[in-house]
Amino acid sequence: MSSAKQLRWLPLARTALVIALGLPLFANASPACLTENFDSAAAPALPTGWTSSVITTTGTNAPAGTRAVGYADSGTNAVWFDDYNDYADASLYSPVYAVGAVGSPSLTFVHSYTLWTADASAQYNGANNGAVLEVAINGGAYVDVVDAGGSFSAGGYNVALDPNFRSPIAQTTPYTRAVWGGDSSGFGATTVVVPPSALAGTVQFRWRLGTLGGGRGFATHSGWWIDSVQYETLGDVIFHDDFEGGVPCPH
Ligand SMILES: [Ca+2]
Repeated sequence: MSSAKQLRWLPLARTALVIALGLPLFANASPACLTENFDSAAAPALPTGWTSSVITTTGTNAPAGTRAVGYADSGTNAVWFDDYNDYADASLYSPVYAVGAVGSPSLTFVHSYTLWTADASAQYNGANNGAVLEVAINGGAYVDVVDAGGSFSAGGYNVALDPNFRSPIAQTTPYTRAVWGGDSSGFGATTVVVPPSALAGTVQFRWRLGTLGGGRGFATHSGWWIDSVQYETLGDVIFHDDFEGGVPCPH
């Protein structure tokens, strides 16, 4: 073999060696996909393992976080948050998901939002009603998925809260926060890569909507509609055996 041919084959031999050494490390790294389309249980019930909560200052007539029929990405059902016409802090909670030890686990869901926002005059500087995704890692406190180290690969936040109105989900000083707000013009997918600090642990997601007013009746499909949730992990999941050996989510 000439010296030129030896040089050409050297990288291939090195690649083969890396693959051979790598196989034992990733032999158990099979993808697993958990899906929830909210179509199996009778509305307004949520599927097993899913819960919701609503906190309002007025106490009554706040159906946010319930499940409705008729406007959906998959099947006939989606989870619906009312674009409530007063102060409300409403949440939908996923089951606790195990996170593999390797790879980049991700959460994808399809949502539609039409949320009240005041006009664009100088007095108003952003969205009034806004929606976010939060995560609790290893049973800890809920924090915004971006603040926790997650990153949107599609469909991230599109606007900030108006600091003049102090949304119930705003941070303090200043009273703003990146959110989904305004009108999404129909369903679209959001994908977030799970914070790396959750690897080999657990995550629980919280879809959260804060409202101040306006809202109801603003549009045909007012509110926040969540559907077609896919949680995908890659790696050796040590907490729940039923996560192992699955198939990847459809992409
Ligand atoms: Ca559905």
